[in-house]
Amino acid sequence: MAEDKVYSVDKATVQMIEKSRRDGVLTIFDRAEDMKPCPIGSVGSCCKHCSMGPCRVNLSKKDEEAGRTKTGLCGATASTIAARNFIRMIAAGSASHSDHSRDVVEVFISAAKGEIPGYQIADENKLIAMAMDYGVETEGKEIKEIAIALGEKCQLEFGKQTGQLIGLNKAPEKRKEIWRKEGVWPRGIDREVVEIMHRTHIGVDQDFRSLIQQGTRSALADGWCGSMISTDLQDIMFGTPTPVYSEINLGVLRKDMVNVIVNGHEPLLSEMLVVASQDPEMTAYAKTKGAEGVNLTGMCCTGNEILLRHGIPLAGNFLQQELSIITGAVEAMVVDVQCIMQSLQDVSLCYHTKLITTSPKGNIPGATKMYFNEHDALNSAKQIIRVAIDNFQNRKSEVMIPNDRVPMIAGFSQETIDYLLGGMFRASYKPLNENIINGRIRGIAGVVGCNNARTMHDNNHLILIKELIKNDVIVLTTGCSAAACGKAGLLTPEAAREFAGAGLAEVCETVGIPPVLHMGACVDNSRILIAATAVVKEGGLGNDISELPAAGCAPEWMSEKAIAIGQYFVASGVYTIFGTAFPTLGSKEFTDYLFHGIEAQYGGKWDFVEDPLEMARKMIEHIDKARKALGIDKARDRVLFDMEKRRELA
Ligand code: NFS
Repeated sequence: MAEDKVYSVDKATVQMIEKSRRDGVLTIFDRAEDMKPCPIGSVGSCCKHCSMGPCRVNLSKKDEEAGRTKTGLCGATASTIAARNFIRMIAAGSASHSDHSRDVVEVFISAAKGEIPGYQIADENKLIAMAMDYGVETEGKEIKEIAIALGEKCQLEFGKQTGQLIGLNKAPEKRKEIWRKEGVWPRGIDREVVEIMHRTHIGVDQDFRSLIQQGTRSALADGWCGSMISTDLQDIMFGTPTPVYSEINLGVLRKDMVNVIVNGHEPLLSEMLVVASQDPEMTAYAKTKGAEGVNLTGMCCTGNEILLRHGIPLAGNFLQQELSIITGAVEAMVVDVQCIMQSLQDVSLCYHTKLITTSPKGNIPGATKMYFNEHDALNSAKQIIRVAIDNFQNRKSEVMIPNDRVPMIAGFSQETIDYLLGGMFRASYKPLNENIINGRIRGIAGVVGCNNARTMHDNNHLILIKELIKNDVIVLTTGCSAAACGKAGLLTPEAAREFAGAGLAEVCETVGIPPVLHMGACVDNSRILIAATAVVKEGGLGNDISELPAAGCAPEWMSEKAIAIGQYFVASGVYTIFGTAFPTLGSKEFTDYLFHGIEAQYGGKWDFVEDPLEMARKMIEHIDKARKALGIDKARDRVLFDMEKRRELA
């Protein structure tokens, strides 16, 4: 382990890494020192799809210079192997988002039928709008009937055998034409994932172009359908997020309270944990154990879900999950699926924390299993809270909670942006478009994705995003990137004055929004697609997402879900940069296609940049190029829709 190395820009994280070392507890930061990434696998040059391998088709500099090539035993080329690996990542990412979505649909149908107490239809307007998108009859129908019909229609999307996915119809017309022309309009969500597994089996698809075409079908099925269904139905059941005040970082843990952290991705149980943790019966029980009450906080994307809808504080992002336990103050960490480190169990054994797994899909040896029963949801949640309360008196080590807790505003759904900019009676993206056209806002950036132990925690996110907003680019963020922004104080309206360029700051101050808008968890990247579509449909900025002055980035990505997200952004027309590492660099041919050739088909393309300032420069360059193509590169008269102007219009 490297004693002097600084692993994070976040003080609380550094403080807890130091404590982990004093306590003799190994974390991901130590393991990253001990084990370097495999130089062959990390660039996609290792094929282990049959037992004659793994075949490594990496080339030395000398081989490359001599023009030598290398294939697997079956003759598979570097481009075939890199493309197979890449689209298997897309399959895994699509499957993760979409399987989450399937669970949401099942609960939604049961809730609509009134079979599970505690869940209901919270947003009827969104229900009606979505029902219309999905061709569900609404005239003269009761809410319950509409909800059941919608749920059943969504359920069919996963296993659809004939026809095309419905969700993609929301995209701009021009985009839909592109998908038709390229033959990538997905059929069933599951079907596209399965077909990737088939095509990447030994001896099937051996052309990187058709392999990535299949990857695109799966990614589009994820972004415009799987992920989007989960976001929309969660909004309908639990409420569409509106701006909410909260706090973030490990300092949200409380020494005098029972601390329960929810970690993972699905909001189904955590919604009930919010209710249970605030139940007077639970507070009274906590008091019998010497605590002031129950303090529920979140981590990763489950945390983002309950932050957005209930203002529950966020304890941190991906790389902080072990560290939260190392505070010695966490009675229970409640996990469901995705991005949960197996090491949590070992770390929790060094303290008193109970690691509780709640999904039959996500088991961890040694952890306490308390599978969530949605048909008795509140009781499931209360049982978990009780276990946590009973554990309060078992705190054994020194409790050390960092002081860092930073205020933030989260909850910028696409509907909220509409309303905030346009006002209640004329909700519209027009003011945003106007301000992009007049140059006050230079462009839009989606900055999303994970933390990665191979790069300094949060550092790339923050350098990139600060540079973007300083240059008047408004940033939409989700997932662990959003948490990084929150901890650095970028999610408050005041941040506009401190960090944003004059044009963006003026818009933010007039409307009262931060320069960086927290739109939710990673499945909520679908909100960014819809917001981009709304900007196109509002007019004045071209006819397609690819024409917008916009770009995307995942500067610290690590999960397969990020690759699925990146591919659906690229196939939706977005210039998308990934940092840290890129999993196809072993094949020049395939990488050249992803970074250049693909643009001729979709108007979007991939890029890989390690330095965050360079990422910002390239994104801004792309935005400026789009402005020029739209003929809005010169400053024009600025129209700012402040409150007075809005009243005038009304
Ligand atoms: Ni997204 Fe959320 Fe975080 Fe990455 Fe993992 S928690 S779904 S995958 S690490 S942003």
